[in-house]
Amino acid sequence: MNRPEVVMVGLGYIGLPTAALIAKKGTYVHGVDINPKVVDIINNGEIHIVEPDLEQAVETAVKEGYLRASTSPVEANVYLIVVPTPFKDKNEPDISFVEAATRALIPLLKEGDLYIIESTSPIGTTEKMMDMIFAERPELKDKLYLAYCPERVLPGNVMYELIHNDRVIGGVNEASTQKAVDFYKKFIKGDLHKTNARTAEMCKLVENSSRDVQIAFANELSLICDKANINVWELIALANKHPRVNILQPGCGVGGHCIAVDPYFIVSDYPMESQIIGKAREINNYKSFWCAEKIQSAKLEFELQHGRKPRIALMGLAFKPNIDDLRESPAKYIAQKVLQNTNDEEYYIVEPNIANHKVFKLTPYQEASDKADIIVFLVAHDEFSEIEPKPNQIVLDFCGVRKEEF
Ligand code: SAJ
Repeated sequence: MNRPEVVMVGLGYIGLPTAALIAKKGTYVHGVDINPKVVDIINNGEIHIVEPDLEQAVETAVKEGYLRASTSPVEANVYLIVVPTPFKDKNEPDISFVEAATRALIPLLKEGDLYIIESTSPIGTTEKMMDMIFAERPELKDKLYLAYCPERVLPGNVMYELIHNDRVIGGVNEASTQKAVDFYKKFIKGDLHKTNARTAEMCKLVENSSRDVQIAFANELSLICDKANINVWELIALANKHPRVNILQPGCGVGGHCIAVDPYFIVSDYPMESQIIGKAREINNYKSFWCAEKIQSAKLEFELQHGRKPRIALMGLAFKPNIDDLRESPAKYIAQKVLQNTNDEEYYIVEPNIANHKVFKLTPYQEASDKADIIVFLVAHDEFSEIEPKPNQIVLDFCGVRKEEF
């Protein structure tokens, strides 16, 4: 392969699709991942994650020689950091992967290079990395371009959204912002909005926090409506007829590794100020616990009424409808919690989007819903709307699978 134009550090859910997209435009991309297995898979033109249209894009890019992966970076002109930023205990963000990736690049940097962070990061991370770079390479001061540009793609629709979504781009100075805009312009059709690095960092956190707060509002309504004996789905549909009201849907909590996590980046740095953002996290976490408690109560009530243990179908394990991703899934948390308190009841665990699971024994959804005394909808997968519960079956619908009933 020719000398790469771009080095992509991190070949996960965002890094790999972005690398494939850039390579598709005829730009040489050198992908870096610490996992040698991932590197081998990609160099074979295959992928290690589930995402529509990604495999084809990677296969073509590798076959045409525009994408190559390895466990260490090489010299290029543009460096993108797309590594995870997980949390330490007490919900404190851990930027050690961003730091390690940056350290590995420092010896390779030269005048005129562009360094971009895409990883979700606490406010001030780009400036912190800049200081780290210049502490070791003072001769490059004012001679590098450094920027932050968050991604905002929806898992399951990444290949489309990467190209068509607008992007926010914030450099450490105007020249850096412009240089990064010129880079993204080559492969993104959405509008590119210029700002500074801190605002761009905060923008990513605010987008996901805003959605978390809105879902918390819907979840809070579901708790109130349960006590007030009001159908929350009907209530929300009616309120949304107002031209300026748009309430989201309640569910069994908020999952995934973005919305359920990113608000903590703000709360941990600004605990006194971020009251609503922090409370929304609490409400959305509490909703999962509440669902598990509801199942426990339904179980005990059934036993009292019928003098036998119920058969219970837990419908869905994924973190949202129609995907196979179980990471940070409230449905999985609820299933685990309910199974911890099992007392000879029979459980059917259902997840139509995966073939098998190392902990849960899975049952096909039709069989589970036929046999169960209590059907619990944890995720609104499309298949579940076909289920017609019998009159003697108890239904706990936490995610609106049967909301059309009202
Ligand atoms: N959820 C509800 N009610 C709703 C909508 C969602 O309970 O009305 C739940 C889902 O079931 C799921 C969770 O919220 O458990 C998150 O799902 P999602 O579809 O809202 O979002 P993600 O996590 O798949 O992707 C989000 C997106 N951010 C926003 O919509 C603001 C995506 O654009 C980001 O790129 C992604 O996070 C990310 O990587 O940060």
